[in-house]
Amino acid sequence: MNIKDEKYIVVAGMGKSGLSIARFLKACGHNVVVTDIDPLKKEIGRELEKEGIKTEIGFHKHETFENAEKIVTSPGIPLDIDCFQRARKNGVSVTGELDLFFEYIKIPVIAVTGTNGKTTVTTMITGMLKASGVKVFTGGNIGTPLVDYFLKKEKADVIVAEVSSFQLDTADFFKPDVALLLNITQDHLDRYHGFNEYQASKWSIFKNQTSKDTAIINSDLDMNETRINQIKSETLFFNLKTDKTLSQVPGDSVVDVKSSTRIKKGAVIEKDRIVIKESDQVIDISGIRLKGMHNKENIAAASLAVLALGGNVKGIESFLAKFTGLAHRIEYAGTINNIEYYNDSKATNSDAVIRALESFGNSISLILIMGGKEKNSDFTCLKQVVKKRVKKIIALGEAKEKIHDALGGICDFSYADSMEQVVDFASKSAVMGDTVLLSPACASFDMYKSYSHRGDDFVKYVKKVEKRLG
Ligand code: UMA
Repeated sequence: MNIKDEKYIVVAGMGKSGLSIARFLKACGHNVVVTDIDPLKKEIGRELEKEGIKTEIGFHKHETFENAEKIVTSPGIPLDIDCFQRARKNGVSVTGELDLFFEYIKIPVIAVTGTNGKTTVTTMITGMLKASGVKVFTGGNIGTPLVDYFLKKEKADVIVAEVSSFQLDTADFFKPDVALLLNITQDHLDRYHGFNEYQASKWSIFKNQTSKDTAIINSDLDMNETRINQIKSETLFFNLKTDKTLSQVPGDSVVDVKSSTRIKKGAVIEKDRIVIKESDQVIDISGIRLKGMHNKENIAAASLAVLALGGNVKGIESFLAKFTGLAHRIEYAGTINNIEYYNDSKATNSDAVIRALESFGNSISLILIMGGKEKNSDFTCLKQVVKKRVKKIIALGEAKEKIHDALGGICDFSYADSMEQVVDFASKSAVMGDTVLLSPACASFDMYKSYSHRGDDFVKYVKKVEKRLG
C-alpha cells in the first residue's frame, strides 16, 4: 500500500487493544497502518505485516497521522500527544475502541465504570448472568479487547464491558443499554487536568443513553441535580438509604440530593440482604465469602444490572454462593509464623487502600506495604484509617518518599528496595495477631509490567519464606 494515494486508518499503540483493533479493521476491509513508539514491538510488527497490516514501529510519523482517514487510539496513549494535535488540525478525528465496537454490535451492552471495583462488578455480572442462563461475552478494560467478540466470532446474548475513563474519553457515540457508575475518587491525576475533568469523564458513560436504557449509580456519589437531570435513561441507585440503613452510616454524604425525586429507585443494602425496592425482590447475602462493605455495594450494583437485562435472583444467589473474589484483590497469599499475608496489588489508588484497610478488624494490627509509580496522588487522605488500623508501613518504589511525607509520622515506617526485602522486613516485624497486606495505592509500572506481575512477585516471596519458616 502506498499511504500517499490510498485511504487508510491509523491504529495507535500495539498493546492488547491496538493489535485487536488493527486486525478487526483489516478484517472489515480497511487499509490499516499500526504504529508504536516502542522499538521492541518489531517482532509482533512482522506478524502484522504478513497479515497485510502496515506498521511503523519505534516512532510516530506526523505525516502518517495527518493524512489518515481517522485514527483509532489505544486507551493508554495520552490524547494530547503532538501527532494527535496536528492530525486534528488537519481534520482527522481521534477515536477509540468503544465507538468502533458500538458501530458493529447488535446485542445489548452492559458497561461498568468507576474508580474501583470495575473488574469485580464486571466479573459478578458475568457470573450472575451465566448462572441465570444468559450467554455472555465479557471484555474491555478487564483485559480482553471488545472487538475480540467479532474476531472470535462468538455468539452471546449480552456483552459485559468494563470501561475505563481513558476509553470513555474517545467515545462520542457509545451507548450502553445498561451503564453503571460505581464510585469516583482521585485517580489518574497525571493524565487529567484536575479531579473535575476525571469526574466528567466517568459521568460521560451516560451521555448517549435514552429513556429506553438504564443507568445504575451509587447513591453515595458526590452528585448534583444538574448531573442527575442530564441523564435521560431510567435511573436506579444502589446503596439507597432507608431510616434503618441510614443509622448504620453516620456522616452519610448523600444528604444534599437525598430529597431528589429521582433518587428513590434501586437497591437497599441491609446487613444480610439486598432489597430491590420497586420489585420487592430480595437477594440473600448472608453466606457471601467476600470481605468489606464495598463488596456488598458491588453485589447490589451488579444485581441491578443483571435484573435489568434478563437475569434472575436464583442465578444471582447461586453465583454468590461460589464466588470467593478475584486475584490481587485482598487475596490470601499465605501464612508465615501464623501471620496471614494478603495480596491487594490491584489497589492502585488511595481509595482502594481505604476500602481494603476497612475490610480488616478494628485493631491496630496491619503491616501495610505501599508504593510504586507516582500518579500525582494525595496520600494524606489515608491518615485517618492508617492511624486506626496500621502498625507499620513498608514503602517501596518511586512514590516511597511521598508516602513517607504523608504518613510517616503516624506509624512505624521503613523503606525497602525490592519485593524480596519487603517480605523479609514484614516477616521480621509481624507478631502474633498481625496481618500483612500489600495494598500499594500506586501503579506498578516503575518496577513491574502490571499490577498482577507485582502481586505475583509478592506471593512468590511470601511462599518462599512460608516454605522456609513454615
Ligand atoms: N504507545 C505509543 N505511543 C505513545 C504511548 C504509548 O505507541 O505515545 C504504545 C506503547 O508503547 C504500548 C501501547 O501504546 O505498546 C500501549 O497501549 P495501552 O497502554 O493502551 O495498552 P493495552 O495493552 O492496549 O491495554 C489497554 C488498557 N491499558 C490502559 O488503559 C493503560 C488495559 O487496561 C486494557 O485491559 C486493554 O487495553 C484491553 O482493553 C489496563 C489499565 O491499566 C488494565 N487500565 C487503567 C486502569 O484500570 O486504571 C485505565
